Order: sequence, then C-alpha cells, then structure tokens
Amino acid sequence: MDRKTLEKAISRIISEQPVTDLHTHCYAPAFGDSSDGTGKGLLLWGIDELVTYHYLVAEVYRVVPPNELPYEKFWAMSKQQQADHVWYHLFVRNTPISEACRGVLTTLTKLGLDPNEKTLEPYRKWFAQQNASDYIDQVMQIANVDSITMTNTVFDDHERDIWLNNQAAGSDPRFKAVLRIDPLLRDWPKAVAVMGKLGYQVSESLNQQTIAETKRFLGDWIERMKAVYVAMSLPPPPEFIYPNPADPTADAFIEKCLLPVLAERDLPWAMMIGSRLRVNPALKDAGDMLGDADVMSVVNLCANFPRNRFMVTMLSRQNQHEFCVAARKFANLLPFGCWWFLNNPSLIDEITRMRVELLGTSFAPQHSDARILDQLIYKWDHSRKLITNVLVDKYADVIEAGFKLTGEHIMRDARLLLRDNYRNFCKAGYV
Ligand code: HDL
Ligand code: ZN
Repeated sequence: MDRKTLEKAISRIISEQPVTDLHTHCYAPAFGDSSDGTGKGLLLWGIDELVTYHYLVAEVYRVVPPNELPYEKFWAMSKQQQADHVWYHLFVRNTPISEACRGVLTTLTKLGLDPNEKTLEPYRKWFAQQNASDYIDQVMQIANVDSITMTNTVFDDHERDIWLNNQAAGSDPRFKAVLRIDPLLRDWPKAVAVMGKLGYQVSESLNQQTIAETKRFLGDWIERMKAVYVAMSLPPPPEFIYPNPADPTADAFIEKCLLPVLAERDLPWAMMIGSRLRVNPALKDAGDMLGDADVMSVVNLCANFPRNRFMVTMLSRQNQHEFCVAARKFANLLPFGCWWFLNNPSLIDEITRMRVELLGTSFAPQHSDARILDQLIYKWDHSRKLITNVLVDKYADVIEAGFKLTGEHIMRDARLLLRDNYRNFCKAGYV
C-alpha cells in the first residue's frame, strides 16, 4: 500500500469511527441550558459561551491587561459584552492563531458559518434559531460522537439539587454520568459538612462510623447517577501523593472508603493529576495552573490495589514518559487524553507517538474536556487529524518491517482507540 493510499485509508477510517467522549463538562438539557434565560443552566452552548471559554479569557487578558480593563469590570459585563470584547481583541485586532482561537474558527466553519465576521451579530442570529436538544444531535453528528460523558459535581449545591429534584436528570441516552468528588481529597472539612447536611453521620475524624457513612454516600450517588466512573482532579505534590504520611485522613479515605466501594461496584477511579488551582484567582476558571505529578503515587495505587482500575491523565508534559512506562507495568492503569494545557497539536502529537511506541493501541488517546457543547466539533476534528498523522507514520513503519496491514486492522485499532478501550475499562457503564 503506497503512503498516499495509506493516508487516505487511515484518515477516512478515523473520521468515520464514532468516538465515545470519556470526559466533558457538557450536560443534558434536563440540567438547564445557557439559552433558557435563568442564567443557571449547566449546558453551555452558542457563540457567546464559545467565545468566553475560560481559555480565551486568559488569552484576552494577555492583550488587554488588567490595568486597562480591571478584572472586576470584565466580570461585571454581560456575557455578550464579554464575548464582544474577546472577539474584537483576539479575532479582529489580533490574529486568532492560538489553539483555543483556532477551535472557534473550526467550529463556525463546520457549522457552515463564515468565521471572518467583524462582529458576533451574524452568529447570534444563527444560534437564536437553534434549540438546545436538536443542537446536541447536530453537534454530535458533526463531531461523530456517539456518547458524551458528563462531569457531575455532587458537591455543587445547584447541580446536586437538580439530581435530587428532577427525575429526568440522568435519563438522556446521549449522556453518561460521572461522580466527581474533588472535595473528598481537596477539602475534607467541606465534604464532611455537605455529607452531614445530606443526613450522613460523618465527622472529620475518619472513625468506623464516618467510614461506613462515607461509603454509603458514595454508593448512593453512584446509584443515583448510574455513574460510569468516579473522578477527581488532584493537585501536584506535596498536596497529593500516595501514601501521604502527612495526611493520614486522605490515605484512609482512599484505602477504606473510595477503593473498596469502587472494587465492589467494579468501577474505575479517574485521577486527573497536576492541577494547581487559582494561581490567579481574579481570572476564576481561567486562573488555574499546572504542576508535575508524582507518578510513583499512581504506581503505588496500581500495585497495592490490583482489584481496582485507575484511569489516569496527567497535566504536565514532564510526566508523560514516566507515566507511559508505569502503564507498561500495570494492566489496571489506563492512560487517557491530552488534558487541558496538553490539548495542543504539538503536544498531542508528541504524547500520542510516545504512547503508541510504548503501549501499542492499549490506551485512550483523547477526551475533549469540552465545557461548551459546540467545542465537541473542533476538539474532535483537530484530534482525529493528529491521531491520523501518528498512525500513518506508525503503520508505515510496520509495513516496512514486513507486516501486511489491512483496512480491518486499521478499523479494529480505530475502534479501540476512540471507543472500546475506554468502554471496556468502565465495563458496567457500557454493557
Ligand atoms: O478539572 C477538570 O476537569 C479540568 O478539565 C477543568 O475543568 C479545567 O478548567 C478545564 O476546563 N480544562 O479543559
Ligand atoms: Zn475537565
């Protein structure tokens, strides 16, 4: 097979393979949406949300610094005014060449719109004619996504109330739920207070009763959400290491509460490690930073808890090689995605190449991390192209080594990489 034929075959197969998006911040319409006028809808979509994505807020503050536009003034603007500010400064006054800007261009183009408008009005007119649920179908079809995995933050009062009061919350077949529980390791006192408010007999000391009641809390919410996995975003050391002699409560929570509940229910723990939150609090969600994770902490967990499964992504480029080698040692470790600040072409290419060379096809190369529904379109368009480029080179290498590659091989690998490695690792959630 000559290289041109190979490239065309791989590109077609990768674009035709539906992807199961294993980590997003998108929500089903039952959670309310940004067009419903309440200002509390959790499903964000449309041009004003797309253009005020927190990545773009960070970037617009690089060209219009806070001494020109104080943060509080920006946050006091309406969503439309914020979007107009971002559009002018990042897409008109400057070239929209960053990955987050390029993403908006790709999304608009694939929706059949011209991304060269000088104002957002033409886009607002188009989006005003869409409705949330139909638009979800349209976006999933363009992005070729067969299932969207949510991030359901049980410690967020507004979202928790929706789960407790709205039967429809978990019923949209296009979405799967994930129990997201960061405070249980990042802010134990807050987690105890919330569980106590919900009627669980817990205290800050992790005694037998607190262990039992915390396990009941986890079980109840896994059940209520039909969670396909349980997730946490975790800080770099010294805050998160395992074991952590400086924080016996954290170790006890992991060993006596979380991992036993997950093993009983045969669900993975998704650990997203390296997020250093709010280094610039005035930027809100745009104010987070990264730090190197401690890979040996993941090794210790995989080795000490062979009945548990760990889906892991690390935020620092520095961790990626050691992390890949760790995955070679433990079948209960599934590396996934090029997360957040790694979700850029140069790094996706480097990391995916490294993973294929060390892990073959036994990993999940990407998730979208989409916060705004429309982003599914660009995040998957860009990543499919990058995964294709890596596979073209790697398949060409094995053909040169004498392997007789066929279309069936490529289709099998595409299905594993974009869908089944993740679904098979979750098991129960995708039977
Ligand atoms: O904690 C997470 O899941 C991260 O993905 C954060 O939501 C982050 O702010 C983000 O949106 N990354 O893309
Ligand atoms: Zn995320």
